[in-house]
Amino acid sequence: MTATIAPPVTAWLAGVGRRSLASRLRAFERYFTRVLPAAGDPPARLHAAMRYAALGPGKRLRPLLALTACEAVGGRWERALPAAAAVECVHAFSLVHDDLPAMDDDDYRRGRLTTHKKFGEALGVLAGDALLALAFEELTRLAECGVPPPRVARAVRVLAEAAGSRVLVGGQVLDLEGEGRARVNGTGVREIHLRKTGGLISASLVLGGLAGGASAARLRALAGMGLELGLAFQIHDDLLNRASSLARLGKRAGTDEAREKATYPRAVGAERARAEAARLFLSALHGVELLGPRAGNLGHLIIAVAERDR
Ligand code: GRG
Repeated sequence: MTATIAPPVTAWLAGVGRRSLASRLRAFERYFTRVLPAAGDPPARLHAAMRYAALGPGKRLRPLLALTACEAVGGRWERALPAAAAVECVHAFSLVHDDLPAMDDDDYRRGRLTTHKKFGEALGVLAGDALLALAFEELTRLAECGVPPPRVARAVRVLAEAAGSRVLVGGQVLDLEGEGRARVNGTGVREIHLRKTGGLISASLVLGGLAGGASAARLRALAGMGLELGLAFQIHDDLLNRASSLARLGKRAGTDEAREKATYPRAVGAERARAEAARLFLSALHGVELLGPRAGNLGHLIIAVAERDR
C-alpha cells in the first residue's frame, strides 16, 4: 500500500467554495513543514519518522480551527500559526502512539503504512515523544508573533491539560479499558470521545482565541463550542468508520466494529447517533454565529466537517 491512495490534504475542503480556508491551509502547510526538524538533521532517522508522522496527508482540522478561531475573535490568523502547529504536533503524537502494537496495533493510517510499521516500533514511540515536546517548544513562539506573555503561559497550560491524564491520555486509557468488555453505554462513549477527541479540538479553538486576543467570555464560548464540535466530529467519524473503505478513509473499514470498540452508533444505534451529531453540529454553529461577522471562516469549516464523507 502506498501514499498514492491517500486523498490530498485539501480534498475534504474541495468543492465547497471555501477559498480562504484553502489558502490558510496552504499557509499552514508551508509553516508546518519548516517547524519539523529537517530530515537530514541528526538523528536523521528520528527526524524522518517525525516528518512522516506529522506531514502525512491528514485533514489539518485542528490547525484550521486555531487559525479561524483567531480571526473569528478579531485577530490576524497568521498570529495563531504557532498554536496551529502545536495542536497538530500533539495530534500527530497521539495518532502515532495509538497505532502502536501496545495500543490499536494498526498497519495503516492516512492511506499508508503507520509510522512504526515504516520505521520500527522504537522509532514510533520516540517520534511520538519528540512531537509532543515539539508542540510546547512551538507554542512558546506565540510570543514572537506578538501574543502577550501571560496569554502564552495560559496557552501552554491549556494544551498541557488537553494532552494530559485527565483528557487525551485519560481518554485513551478509558478506551483501552472498554475494549472487548461488555458494551459501553452512550454516556461512557461520550466520556471517551470528549476526552480523546473533544479536548484537543476545544483546545485548538481556545488557543486560536488566546492568540487573537479573545475576552474571557469568548474563550469560554470557544471552549464549549469545541467540545460540542469534537463530540459531533467523533460521532460522525464513528459512522463513517462503519461504512468506509481503506481507499476512502485511509484505514480499514469497520475496524471499530471488529475490535468491539466503544463507538456511539454501537452504543445507541446509528439513527440516534446521526441525530445527536446533527444536534451538536447545529449547536456549535449557533455558537459561531454569536461570535459575529468575522467568524465566517470558522462557520464554513464546521460545515465542511459536518459534510465530510471521508
Ligand atoms: C495514544 C496518548 C494517546 C492518545 C490516543 C487520538 C487518539 C488518542 C487516538 C487515535 C484514534 C482515534 C479514533 C482518535 C479519536 C480522534 C480522531 C478521530 C482522530 C483522527 O482525527 P482526524 O480525522 O485525523 O482529524 P487526520 O488524519 O485527518 O489528521
